[in-house]
Amino acid sequence: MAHEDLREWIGVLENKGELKRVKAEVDWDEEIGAITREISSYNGPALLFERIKDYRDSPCRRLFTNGTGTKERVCRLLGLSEETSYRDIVRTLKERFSNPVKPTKVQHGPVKENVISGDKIDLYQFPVPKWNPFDGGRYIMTSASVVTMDPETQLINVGTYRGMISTKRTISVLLAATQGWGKHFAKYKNRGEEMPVAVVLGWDPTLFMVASTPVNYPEYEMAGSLRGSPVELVRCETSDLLVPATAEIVIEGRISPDPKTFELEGPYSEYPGYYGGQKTPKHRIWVECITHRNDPILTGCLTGSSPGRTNEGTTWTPATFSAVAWQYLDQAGVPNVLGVWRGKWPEVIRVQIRKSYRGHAQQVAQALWGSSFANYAAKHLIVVDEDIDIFDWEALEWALAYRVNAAMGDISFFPGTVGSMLDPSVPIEERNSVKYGHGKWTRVLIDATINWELEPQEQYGGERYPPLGTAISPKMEETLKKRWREYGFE
Ligand SMILES: Cc1cc2nc3c(=O)[nH]c(=O)nc-3n(C[C@H](O)[C@H](O)[C@H](O)COP(=O)(O)O)c2cc1C
Ligand SMILES: [Mn+2]
Repeated sequence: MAHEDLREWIGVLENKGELKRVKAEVDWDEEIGAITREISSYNGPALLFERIKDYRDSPCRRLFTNGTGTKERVCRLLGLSEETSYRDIVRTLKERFSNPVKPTKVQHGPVKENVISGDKIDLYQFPVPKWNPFDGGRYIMTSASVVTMDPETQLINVGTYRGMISTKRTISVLLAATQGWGKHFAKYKNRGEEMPVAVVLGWDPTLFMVASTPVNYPEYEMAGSLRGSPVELVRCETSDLLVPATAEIVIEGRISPDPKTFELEGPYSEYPGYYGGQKTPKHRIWVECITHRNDPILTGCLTGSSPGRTNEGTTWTPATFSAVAWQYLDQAGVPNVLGVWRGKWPEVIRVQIRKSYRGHAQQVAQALWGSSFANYAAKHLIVVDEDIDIFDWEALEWALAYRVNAAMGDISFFPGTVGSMLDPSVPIEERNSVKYGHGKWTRVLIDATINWELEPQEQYGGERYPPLGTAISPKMEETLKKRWREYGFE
């Protein structure tokens, strides 16, 4: 099942007729982004741009994007049948996220075919798009996998974090203290050291999936489990960090804690579908070395989505986030969770439970909000009973209408928590990541389960709620079945 590298994945897509090689010359300045936006919004093919303005004779000439742009392609990546429902994808992911596969180490790999260091480094040699009209710059880190190491435990984290080319040797980034690399960075800063980082561009997209998801085990082990085969890692040139041996491009560098080194970053068309972040001084990666394969293929992606507009991540982030949230609930010992679903945006999370005691929904909220899953997720949490299908907005609306009574404590607020830096409903000064480490959310629990403080009623047959008024009696069901044709219906 596992795809060895990006090239094998591209080959699979091409064999299935799901790859479009764009041979016309296109501009890195907005044109690639606009084409990608159109194509992905119509569930179109993966795109390999083969002729990019200003890059025809560059060491890197090609850009690949939109690989995971449809649910069917995500299923293929995971070795599942294309018809698999999101409900089943979530279950599969949860299962795989609970069964880590350790990576292996190798001495050499194609990623070392070219090693560029010192003054020869020029990030502008890569055909990095300016994806969206008002982006603050050319974002080289979009679907990048950023590798860092905990200086105390030597555990490696891989996360997807945005970064734009700032100068030919620097990338300015959005570094949040709550994120995997932010926690590592704090430790290096305490030691007065710079943090080594490696930015992986282009590999089996299962790594992109786990790097963009708040998984609670090491990402390389999670990618190994998703792809069904260990990730083969090779050591970096300038640090002890490990990167996939068959990656297309790896950028090695360091981040200094010294504010004097900060460079301008932002804004960028972010996941809420709005531009996020101001053009302000932020941490930057000082690039020390770039290794890449011969004729490397650059990868990148659009990030934002709004109603009717999408990107290649919205096909799987709802499923990966749901699986991880469910895992956290299991680990916290919250019983009888029947399902978790996140829609296109991580702010709204739906949880289905078989309610077992008063306060069960509140326990769900506390477990999720208390975990690092919630850094960018679960601002609004909706908990429903087992008869409400969390994939069905109509069913949710019904539960919101008739199982929520604010006067009975069904809506609760939890203010002052960490939250997204990119949510435009929060005043911009409240979500200054350099100052506060992250954003600020008042979280809301909507407990749309039947309230156990409603007394069972004799007139309701001893239940808390009246019988369903839309149900037909078993007796009439029988009659209708027998006489249906007689009434003149088919
Ligand atoms: C395209 C893309 C860009 C992202 N950029 C950032 C970013 O700049 N900063 C950030 O904190 N999270 C960013 N995220 C979200 C993180 O990838 C996500 O929270 C993930 O859980 C981070 O990994 P970690 O939990 O190991 O820190 C981005 C996600 C995607 C898909
Ligand atoms: Mn992590």
